[in-house]
Amino acid sequence: MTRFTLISLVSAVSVFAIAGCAKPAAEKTVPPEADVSETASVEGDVTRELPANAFEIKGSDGVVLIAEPLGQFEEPWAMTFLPDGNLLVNEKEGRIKLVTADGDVLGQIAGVPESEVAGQGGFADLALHPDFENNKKVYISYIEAEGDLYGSVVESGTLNLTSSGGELTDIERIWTQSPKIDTGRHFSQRLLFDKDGYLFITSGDRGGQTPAQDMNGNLGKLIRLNDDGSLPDDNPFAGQGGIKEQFWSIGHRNPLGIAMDADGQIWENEMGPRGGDELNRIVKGENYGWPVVSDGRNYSMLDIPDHDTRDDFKTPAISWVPSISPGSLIIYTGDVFADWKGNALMGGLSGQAIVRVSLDGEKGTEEARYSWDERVREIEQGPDGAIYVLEDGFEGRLLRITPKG
Ligand SMILES: [Ca+2]
Repeated sequence: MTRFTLISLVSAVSVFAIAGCAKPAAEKTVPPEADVSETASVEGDVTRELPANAFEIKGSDGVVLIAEPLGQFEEPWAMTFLPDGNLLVNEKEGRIKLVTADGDVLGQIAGVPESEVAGQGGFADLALHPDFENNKKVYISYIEAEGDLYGSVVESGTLNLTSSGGELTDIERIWTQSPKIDTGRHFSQRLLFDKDGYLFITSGDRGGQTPAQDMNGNLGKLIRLNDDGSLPDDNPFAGQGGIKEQFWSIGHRNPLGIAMDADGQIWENEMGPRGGDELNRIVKGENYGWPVVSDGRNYSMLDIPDHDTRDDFKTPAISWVPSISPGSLIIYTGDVFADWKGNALMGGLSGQAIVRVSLDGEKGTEEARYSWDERVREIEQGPDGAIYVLEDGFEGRLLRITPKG
């Protein structure tokens, strides 16, 4: 509702100082009058066209952002920028779409494995191999079933792109979440390559809580593998036998965001139960405490001991009560938001906001929230330094977000 009120406001005052951007957004997301773009001159000769459906987001820190709706997707879950500036958008039912940075859908990727869709799970994340430009390898996560039991899997494939989509071939199994469970909860399944080329996989507790401390299953863990799925010999439990050789850290609940900072440090965010969402600095071999400790409480309202009652578990860099439900994470490195360099930006689902957190190495401090009353599923930094988000749900929009001025 407020979206359309803000539109006219933005059109009237479209002052903006970034050159060379923005053609009008895809037609399907544009109100009837929207092919009329406003062009405003800003301090002399810099001009920028803003689509008429752009709107303002006012942060809790007073900073005003401009959001440009670029397109709309059906339950989008993840996006990944390609070296050529286009992006891939994953939809939960099992589609990967090739999209320009202005939101035009060029086509779909063929050969994508069929994903089960169960509760929170479906076709999920995609990560480019660090040498993607040469080997065209990508890694995907999705859900498979065995009877009425579900679990996440990660596979690699070769992505042959064309101007109108492409095809995924040579698919190989990299990892299987185990054991499979008869619920559709807490698959997590986000993917990240670190600076040394190791593949990190977030594996949620599948709603069972205690699996996060069980060393005989890979639920509730961060997983670290070589790019072919084999076990690195410097993993914390390497050489001890069994599935624990995959683990990098344990005691996680529903880690839906993972990112690396400029120093190569890995950060992860996860949903707590009723409150207790966490942003964690990930350290090799550490136990993050779920479900023994949490700053939240169970849905039954039974309290759980807080993190500060136990120094044998790693304390979060910052936790939230009430919940923001972080569903994605980046560490910002661009120049468009110069003051935000090194900050964590988290997409909040129930929080309906981008949550900005400054990091001092060990601890995090929430600096601001930027909300437009939509659930944020995925956040990425574009090659242009702008922030791109995917809203959650069946009409989730792709938005490009830049500072107002
Ligand atoms: Ca992504």
